[in-house]
Amino acid sequence: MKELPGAWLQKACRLLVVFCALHLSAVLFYYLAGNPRSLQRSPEPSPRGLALPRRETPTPRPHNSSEPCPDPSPLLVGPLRVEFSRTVEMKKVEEENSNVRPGGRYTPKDCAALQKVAIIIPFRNRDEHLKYWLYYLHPILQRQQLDYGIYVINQGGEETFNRAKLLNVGFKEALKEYDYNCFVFSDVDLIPMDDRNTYKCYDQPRHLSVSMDKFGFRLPYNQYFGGVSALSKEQFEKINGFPNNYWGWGGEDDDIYNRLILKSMRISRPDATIGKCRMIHHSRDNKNEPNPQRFNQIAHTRETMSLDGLNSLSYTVLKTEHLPLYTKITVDVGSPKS
Ligand code: UDH
Ligand code: NGS
Repeated sequence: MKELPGAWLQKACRLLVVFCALHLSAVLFYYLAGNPRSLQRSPEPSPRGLALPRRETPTPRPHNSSEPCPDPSPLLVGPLRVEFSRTVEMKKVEEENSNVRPGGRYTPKDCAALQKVAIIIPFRNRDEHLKYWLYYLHPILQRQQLDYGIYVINQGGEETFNRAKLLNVGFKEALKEYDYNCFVFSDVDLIPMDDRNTYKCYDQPRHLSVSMDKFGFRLPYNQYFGGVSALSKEQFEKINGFPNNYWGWGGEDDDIYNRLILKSMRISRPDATIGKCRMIHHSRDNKNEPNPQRFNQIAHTRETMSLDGLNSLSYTVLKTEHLPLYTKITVDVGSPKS
């Protein structure tokens, strides 16, 4: 019996449906087999509402504090805004730097710092400036991944100020606390405007405050070595430290420059952009009048440097305080007559 054309059409349609279903299941099977995540939920939003990145390699990089810190530090941000219009509260600065250990000590957690740096600040009656200095410098030094300590050497008594002698005292006293290999000598009123100006030591003595606002962001003269400088322990010892007999303002930094050149060293400096810094304006301090003997003194560094310096340093420590953000050492450095 001959089949009707309608029945053929029905059969053909059924076959087509079966074929399509088979094809679909095959496609679905291969798709799922090749992409196992497709049925998982999409990534959880993180607490900040950002999608978490897919982790193809689930092994996180371990932090190894014995690995040397990279140079330059990856935490640096470059130019910084520095201003002194708002007053800062010491309590707040302390809270913001709660990771700093007593005495102003800090060590990076995730890597081994390349240098152990003692920062020495000559000081008397400049508490307002010191607050700004601590406010700006602690975060910068931490981003620079330095193993550092802050030493404020406070001249006790009312005698004429002696910046260079206080710096010598800082060198000696810091070494009693820790095996520092680099010494940064900084005025209390100078703040760097770029964290790439690293407060560390180099092959040659380093001058850091090369581009100060008060000098129109350039050196006042080529031999200028004042403000902020860095010397390794070896460099400092090679020049017998700094002079002890510059009482009052001026000349001691020129004497230090002479010492370095006389010992065949050169001055290393950052460029004028990275070396930008601001000075906190102030009037002349009492008991720090210009030293009338300074011109005669700097003319004789060659003869005096082996007699006057670390090897002739005498002082008395009156008090040592390990404060939350710095170590304050109050010292009697004597007087011009003594
Ligand atoms: N210093 C003190 N107390 C003083 C004197 C000096 O803490 O009584 C310290 C402080 O760290 C200062 C550094 O020593 O930054 C150098 O002091 P300085 O007086 O030699 O240099 P500074 O650049 O002042 O601070 C220069 C004279 C300012 C005259 C301003 C007139 N407008
Ligand atoms: C020189 C001083 C330096 C002093 C520099 C900048 O004249 O000690 O000026 O001074 N040398 C002599 O006096 C021999 S400043 O403008 O910062 O007060 O650092």
